[in-house]
Amino acid sequence: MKFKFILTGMLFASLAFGAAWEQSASVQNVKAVLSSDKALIVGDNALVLTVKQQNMPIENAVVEVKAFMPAMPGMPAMESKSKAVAQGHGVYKTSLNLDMGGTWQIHVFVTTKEGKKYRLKTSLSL
Ligand SMILES: [Cu+2]
Repeated sequence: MKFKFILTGMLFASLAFGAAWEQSASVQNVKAVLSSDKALIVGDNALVLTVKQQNMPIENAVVEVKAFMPAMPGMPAMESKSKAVAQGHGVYKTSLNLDMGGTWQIHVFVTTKEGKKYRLKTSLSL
């Protein structure tokens, strides 16, 4: 009974604070959840990243997000990179520019305060 109550509470919380867009990326035991309050658009997008290692927030890391699209017929390769600002508790904020619709490859670069480097890969369709 208690377990069911907790699950219901979690569902309510995720609906109440649900993001319009969310995507996760991971490598080894490091996971980043990228989200946006608004649906992604062509142009600048405000992103929130939650970065964890073994489910513990990674604090004071250097976090960068790169979006890129390989060259296509009649279109050169495109790339945009932004550095995220730490908000505490493993939360980082940044603004990512996506210059056109299509599929973007997303790499999240995390350098921990101990100097360990991770590259987390995902993609998004715009
Ligand atoms: Cu393109």
